[in-house]
Amino acid sequence: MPEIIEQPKDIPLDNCSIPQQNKSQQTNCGLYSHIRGTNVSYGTVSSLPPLAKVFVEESVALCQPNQVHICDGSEMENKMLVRIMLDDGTIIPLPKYENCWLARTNPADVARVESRTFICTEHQHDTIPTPKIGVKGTLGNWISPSGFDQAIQERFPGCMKDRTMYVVPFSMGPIGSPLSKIGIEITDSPYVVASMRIMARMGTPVLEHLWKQEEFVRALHSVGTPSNGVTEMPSWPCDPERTIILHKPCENLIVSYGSGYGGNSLLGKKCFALRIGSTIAKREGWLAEHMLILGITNPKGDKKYITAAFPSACGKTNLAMLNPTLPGYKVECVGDDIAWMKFDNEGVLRAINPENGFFGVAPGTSVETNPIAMATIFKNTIFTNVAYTSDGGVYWEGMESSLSPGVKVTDWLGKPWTMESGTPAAHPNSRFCTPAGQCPIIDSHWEDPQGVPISAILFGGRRPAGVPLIYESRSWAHGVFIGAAMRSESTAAAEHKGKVIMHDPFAMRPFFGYNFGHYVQHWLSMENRGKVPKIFHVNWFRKGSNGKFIWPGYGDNSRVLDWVLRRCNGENCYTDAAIGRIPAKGDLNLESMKQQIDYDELFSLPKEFWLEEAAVIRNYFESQIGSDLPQEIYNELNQLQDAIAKL
Ligand code: OXD
Ligand code: MN
Repeated sequence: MPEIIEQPKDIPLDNCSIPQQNKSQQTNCGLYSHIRGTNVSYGTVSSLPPLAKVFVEESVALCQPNQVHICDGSEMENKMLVRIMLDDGTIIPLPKYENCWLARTNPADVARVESRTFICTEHQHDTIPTPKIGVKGTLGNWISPSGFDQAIQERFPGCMKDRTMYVVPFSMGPIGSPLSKIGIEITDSPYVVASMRIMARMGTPVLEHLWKQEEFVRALHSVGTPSNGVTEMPSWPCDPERTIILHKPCENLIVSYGSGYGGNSLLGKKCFALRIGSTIAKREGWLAEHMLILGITNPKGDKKYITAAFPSACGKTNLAMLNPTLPGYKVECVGDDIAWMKFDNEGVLRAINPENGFFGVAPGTSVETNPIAMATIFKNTIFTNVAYTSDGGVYWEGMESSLSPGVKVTDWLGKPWTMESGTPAAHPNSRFCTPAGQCPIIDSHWEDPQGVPISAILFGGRRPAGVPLIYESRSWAHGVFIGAAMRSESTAAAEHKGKVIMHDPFAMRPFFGYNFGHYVQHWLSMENRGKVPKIFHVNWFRKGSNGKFIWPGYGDNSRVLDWVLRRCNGENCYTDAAIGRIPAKGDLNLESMKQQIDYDELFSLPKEFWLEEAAVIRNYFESQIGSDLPQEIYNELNQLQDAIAKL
């Protein structure tokens, strides 16, 4: 007898009718119908490999759900989840599109919470560099093993009472790739399950693979219940006061409580693929990075793959889906947020995108800025905190030109909205969660188990002043220094307020799984493991004296990539500048640009600015990282300061 008990109710919508379940879709009859006395309402316990079963049993004992659902990743299961979320008011349908839904969160749960994100190690120094006395460390938060246990004990016992516990087996990377890793997320949120199904390979095929290897990352998540027992917004339960995101690298364990928002709850993404991932990568000799991966082909048919690390909400998705204005160029997308990179036996650095979907920032995405994303996201997508239109569609800042006349807008808080409202229609960190395979320019190798060969790495950020459009590092160590010295204007992706220039080394500041000084040492050591790519720094966001951007960005960034490709091919198209190599006048292809470009302004290196920049970097290195930062990096900084002094 199969153990699938719960049958989905009919959904009164054309685009989500539920197929009749037939025998072949049923999971096998299991040996158990209960886990620790708790009913298994979907799936079979016998499908769980022994260690996975132990994880589920322990979680059931701790969280005390009223039933357990072991996810198979099927279409039918997804329709059940949709039904549940519709009934709970977690999502509303978007009948204008095919299989699209809008979730509106509790307004207190809209972004990653960096201040409540902790890494647990025996010694603090394994997690964070020791800041100078009197300075607050900003390179991560440490929690002791006893603090870790206490945080769990204060929040988790009984936290899933009256809720279903979902068991989500998932693979980061194509199932079975030598570069992929498996996780199991346990959660009480159907929104998380439906989103994980988009963002990772999920369900039965992963469990089947797990029988062959047994090793997996454990990820426990609960949206929680406030300590007074009152869930303010039943359609989006959460516990913002007590939210905490914990990682224990030595046990490959993630524990997240109190938030349903993406980066805090879809534990395959930031928690696994970056924080735990970076610690595994350090142990195993590879890199887990906050980087997009794209393939670019020039008019001669020469194709190269590039990765790029920009901080959250700084245009990774736009670059990954670039629509080149430079004739004859083609960009194809491998991933828009995370890259796992490892040298193969020939010493070639190969990258996979461990994700299966895009969790992109919606505002600013439009047919003008990213037509490829717009062609990707209007089917099979969960939108979160965007605005809703009276014709059953979505709206956000940037979509003005596609708003049909007479259509009324309801903002992300559920209030009527007009252009005159003076508030954003969509939350600035509102998102689309959409399958990567739907992207019209998805690269044919994006699921290649061997990964794609990487020729260049770009670092970059939002720098309104002083930082040129592009410069190239003179060596690997110089490139690692450039990554370590990255700074960028803050965005809405996390809880930071206001636009301040923040240090964001390697675009990884919120995502390091271990001491940043040791991370830099690991990067330096990559040079001894294989042929390292060239490293560049880009800045699309420089403003002129009139306060306007002096580079149009978007499709015209293909001109910058063209220079990168030529440099990778050994072309002598550069001049030496104080901060690195830059294209000499005439080296950057500016032909037929719509906007008049002032090359001198775009590449100028104002002495005052760079003196200040280098001093800020030195202060940051010395006060935050001190002697944990390898001497090679201080040497690079000394060289930079000497060169600037001669400007
Ligand atoms: C993201 C982020 O969601 O970086 O990708 O915040
Ligand atoms: Mn990101």
